[in-house]
Amino acid sequence: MGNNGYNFAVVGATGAVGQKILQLLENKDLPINQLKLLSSARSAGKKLIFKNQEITVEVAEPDSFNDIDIALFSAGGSISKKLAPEAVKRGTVVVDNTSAFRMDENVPLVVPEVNVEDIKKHNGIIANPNCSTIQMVAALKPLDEAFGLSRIIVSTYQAVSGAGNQANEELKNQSRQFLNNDEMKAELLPVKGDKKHFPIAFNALPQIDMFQDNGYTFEEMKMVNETKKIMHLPKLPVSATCVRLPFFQSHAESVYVDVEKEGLSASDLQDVLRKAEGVILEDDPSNQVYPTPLSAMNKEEVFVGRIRKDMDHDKGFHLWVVSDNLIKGAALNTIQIAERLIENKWL
Ligand code: NAP
Ligand code: 3JM
Repeated sequence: MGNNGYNFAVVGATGAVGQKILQLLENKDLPINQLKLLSSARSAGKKLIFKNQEITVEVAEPDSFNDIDIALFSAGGSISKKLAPEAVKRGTVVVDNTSAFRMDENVPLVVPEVNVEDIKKHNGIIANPNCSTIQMVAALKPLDEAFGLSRIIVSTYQAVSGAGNQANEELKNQSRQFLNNDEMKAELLPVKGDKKHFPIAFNALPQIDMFQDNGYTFEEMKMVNETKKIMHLPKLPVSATCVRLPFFQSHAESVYVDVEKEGLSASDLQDVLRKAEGVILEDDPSNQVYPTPLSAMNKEEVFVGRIRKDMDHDKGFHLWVVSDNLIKGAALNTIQIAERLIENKWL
């Protein structure tokens, strides 16, 4: 710890998530002594402004962490796998935004509203869950506490920014091409590394991340496995379908849950979510009140609406859950983990 707080590094500072982290750090009062901005060689040398000071972006390498107390990683899984252990060796505590360590049993996977105490058990790395998982568990944890959950089935409607800055550019370019009657060029989505690419503009792609041997995509398996781990419900049945849609920011989810308690009504669920931390209930069909990706954009909370009881099944309920994927889904949750580390002296 420096004279004046802690030395922070942001790895992937020039990316979609990294930029959002910097924007949020400007407005939160974390005790920052020094802020180091790290990226690949492509952006090294670039100057970014933070709290009226110019900071030069540097290449991320093992010795970057020599004097760093807390590092926030959002530069992809392979960079985390390579550099997070190097940072830990140098005494840095890492909050990692990638899927690299989430399912490692020595690594807490944390949404502070849900399982803040898990942070205590860290061995140098705390993982930030996937964006789609974060907003879902934030909405479902209070329902599990009140009524018990016995099953989750979710379908997602995910924004392109979840695939990074290049995916935003691809949607803009394809939209122009389509409206000009030109052929749409697909070079990135659904997944950078996969064999085929399809247009996202004016389309819907039922593939986020690579397919696994079981027929699910990796994004779907992240939701399944991470939800069980964060909620401490290893046996909870969870099933997911993840879909990419052509809007820029905020993910929406249609979530179906079975509760354990009998005889509940939609208003019982509404009453719980009205009081839940980090959740805002926007549910009034008679006035067309429900959240959308645009209404949730640039907000910190998780918004829930459209709560309905299954007409044919007493314990089944539908919910519509929307949150900004770059804020609570990534940058904000990472910063909240760092805040809890500091205020509870869990570093
Ligand atoms: P992005 O816009 O493509 O940005 C990628 C960032 O990583 C850039 O700053 C890039 O630096 C940096 N980078 C790339 N290769 C690097 C290397 N070899 N060494 C150091 N830095 C490198 O992507 P994004 O949307 O911000 O996402 C970044 C990562 O965060 C994702 O890959 C994912 O693992 C994670 N993520 C997590 C969530 C979540 O839900 N928790 C959501 C979105 C993303 P340059 O400017 O030099 O290229
Ligand atoms: C969101 O490793 C990579 O290339 C990044 C893939 C990625 C991830 C991930 O698996 O870390 C892109 C977008 C995520 C995520 O949060 O799981």
